[in-house]
Amino acid sequence: SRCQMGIVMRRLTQSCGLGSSPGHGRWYLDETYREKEGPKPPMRYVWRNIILMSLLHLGAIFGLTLIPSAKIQTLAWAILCFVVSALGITAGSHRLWSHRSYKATLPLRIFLTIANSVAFQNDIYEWVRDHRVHHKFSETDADPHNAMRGFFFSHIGWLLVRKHPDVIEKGQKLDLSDIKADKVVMFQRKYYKPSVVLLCFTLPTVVPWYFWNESIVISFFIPAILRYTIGLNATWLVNSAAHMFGNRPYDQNINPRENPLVSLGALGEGFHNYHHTFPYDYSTSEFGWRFNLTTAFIDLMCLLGLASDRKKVSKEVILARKMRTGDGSHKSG
Ligand code: ST9
Ligand code: ZN
Repeated sequence: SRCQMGIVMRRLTQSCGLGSSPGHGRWYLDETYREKEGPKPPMRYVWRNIILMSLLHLGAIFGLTLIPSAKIQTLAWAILCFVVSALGITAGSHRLWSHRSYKATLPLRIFLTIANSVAFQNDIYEWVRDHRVHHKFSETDADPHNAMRGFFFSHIGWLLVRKHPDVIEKGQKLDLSDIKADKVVMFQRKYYKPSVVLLCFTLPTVVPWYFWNESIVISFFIPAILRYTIGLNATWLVNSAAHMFGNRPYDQNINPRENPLVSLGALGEGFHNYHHTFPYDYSTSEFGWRFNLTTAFIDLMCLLGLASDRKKVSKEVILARKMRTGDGSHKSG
């Protein structure tokens, strides 16, 4: 059965010494978890989310039709908002707060938190909690966007239904003490709703309207609505496409794949077979800046003295791992 396959796959990956590195193991793959036997609990739709997500995507399509009438500055502003928001997710809630793959000074953490609210993907605390449980119980009932439930569920469906009880049960046992101790993160959590109204929707709309007399409709539907929707879908593709399409040069026993196209849109987060094999690597890839603006950004921050302690897996360890558990695709690539 699927369940038993899961257990076998877990044992396989565990026996290869994953999660043994101290300090990271806490959030890494848990071999003891078993999906509950018997019928799955019924899906409970959250109609508020279904309606809001549908309206958002209709608004984004409307935004697309407005592109030919937009000023060039407005389009440049929308791209800037996209990149800033994306860094708030990739360099912020993902590589810094979820995986602790490097250290950031207070000014950088403040910037990343602001950028994170521009992205509006739940507050950092909630994002990290869901993400750690995703890695630890990957592709099981306790994974919030369990890719075994198909493309649609792992892409957007998981945000439209109540969570599987195991996500909450297992999530409550996670160690989030480092996140709770970060005052910037907890400040964002406290003021999350107003921060999103201001930074995800109001600021992106007001700037083009005020500074270069863009129409208010275009200002709202391109830099706010369309940009936000593209950011969401680029992120969700990591959970859907990068768990289904691509090679597995590092570990063929897990589902996540290397997907350069997803990496392009997600600023370096599509090298997902690598990332699930070495989740503590600050670059989420062995190839440095290739399709990886986030790595370039973190390196720049280090150069400026705003970040430090980048964790990187050595070439020898990567090669040994490819030989031991990879699918062999690295030889042809
Ligand atoms: C969004 C997030 O889009 C996207 C994240 C993607 C992750 C990507 C990973 C890939 C990595 C690479 C990054 C690439 C980036 C690329 C960027 C390029 C641009 N543990 O949640 P509730 C408890 S968000 C422990 O309501 P329901 C907890 O007590 C989009 N406990 O569950 C909680 O209360 P509280 C915008 C947990 O009722 C309580 O349960 N946002 C856990 O089942 C209730 O929690 C939305 O659309 C846990 N893991 O509802 C909102 N989880 O929080 C969508 C829960 O107070 N969310 N608990 O402590 C919702 O409306 C709801 O969560 C729900 C489930 C309806 C989905
Ligand atoms: Zn991750």
